[in-house]
Amino acid sequence: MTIERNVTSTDTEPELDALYADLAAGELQPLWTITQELLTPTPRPKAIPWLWRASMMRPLAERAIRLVPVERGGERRVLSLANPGLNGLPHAAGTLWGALQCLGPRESAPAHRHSPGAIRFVMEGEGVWTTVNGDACDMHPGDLVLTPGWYWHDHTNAGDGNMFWFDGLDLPMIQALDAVFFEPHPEFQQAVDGPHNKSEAAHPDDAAKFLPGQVDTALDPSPSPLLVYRWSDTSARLARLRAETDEAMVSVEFTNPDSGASVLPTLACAAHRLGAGATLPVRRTGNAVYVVFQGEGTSVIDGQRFEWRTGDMFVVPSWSAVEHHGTGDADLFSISDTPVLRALGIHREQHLDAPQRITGTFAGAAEGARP
Ligand code: GTQ
Ligand code: FE2
Repeated sequence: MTIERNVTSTDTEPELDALYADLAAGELQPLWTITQELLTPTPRPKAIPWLWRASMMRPLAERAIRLVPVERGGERRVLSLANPGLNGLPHAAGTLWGALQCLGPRESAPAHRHSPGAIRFVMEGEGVWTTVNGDACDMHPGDLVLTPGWYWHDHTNAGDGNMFWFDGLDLPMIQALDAVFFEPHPEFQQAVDGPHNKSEAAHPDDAAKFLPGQVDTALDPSPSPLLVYRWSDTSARLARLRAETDEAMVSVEFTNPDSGASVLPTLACAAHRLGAGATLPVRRTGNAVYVVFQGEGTSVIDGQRFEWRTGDMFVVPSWSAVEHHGTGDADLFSISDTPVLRALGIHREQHLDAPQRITGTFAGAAEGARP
């Protein structure tokens, strides 16, 4: 009986062929013929683990400063991290934008706003501020500056030197949700409203700005009212944690001082201090981009060794196992889409109890690609 019904007999073949042709004509796909694996046992991000070296990026950024002005239309002098797994998209990972932004002396980048939210982590330089909805936030190395979704923002370098910072945005995620809006400000620069760093002055309590480990409270749909987190505070918090533990790495997440939530509804930001030991591997749903603020070390991502030093940036795609090996003293900054995964009930974290087996060492464009 069942055999009769399941096996395609020669009498039904013309009818079946017609069915498939009519389905295709009707823009329908029968699930039983789809060969691409849809419900994979575990996440299969298209983005691959990758690292961009400061020694490669920095001279290119300097050439761009010499050759390319910052103007309306282009808006920013930004070198976006384009993950080689993403077929030419300018995205660091499926959900995250990461970039190196630079401004030469006395240059400004025009005011605009967009629904995607952004964070800046300052790598090098002085004399720059980002104005965020009228509040001029001064930027020094190691500082984190928030430009939440739909907040006006422009950047000004009033100093005599070049300035370099990391940009992290949720742009690919907002694109996937078909919710991108953009608007240029009517003026090139928005007016600065009163003294600089007003949000900082309104939130003097350093303790409320950080949480050891990771935020796991509910999503806060409003961004942090504090727009700038100083490296001196971050570093002091990491130093205190370091003194309390003998773990190889200590981490703090930057928090909304009012709610204790992640700094943006879509992005979590964290700082990590890595000593001479190694962490055990962990995998998490969601993507992450790491920035090496200072020092050197090695991270093993899905069995591949990534050796990094000051100014390098690397991507840990969703569900990739990652462990960090320190050589002494290194500070890392990271962004992730974790708040979104938590809000949707799809956040998972798995701690592995043994170091990964090393299968190779990342060597850049020539050998870094997945086979
Ligand atoms: O500085 O406003 O890396 O709008 C990408 C888009 C930075 C910015 C980026 C942006 C900005
Ligand atoms: Fe922007």
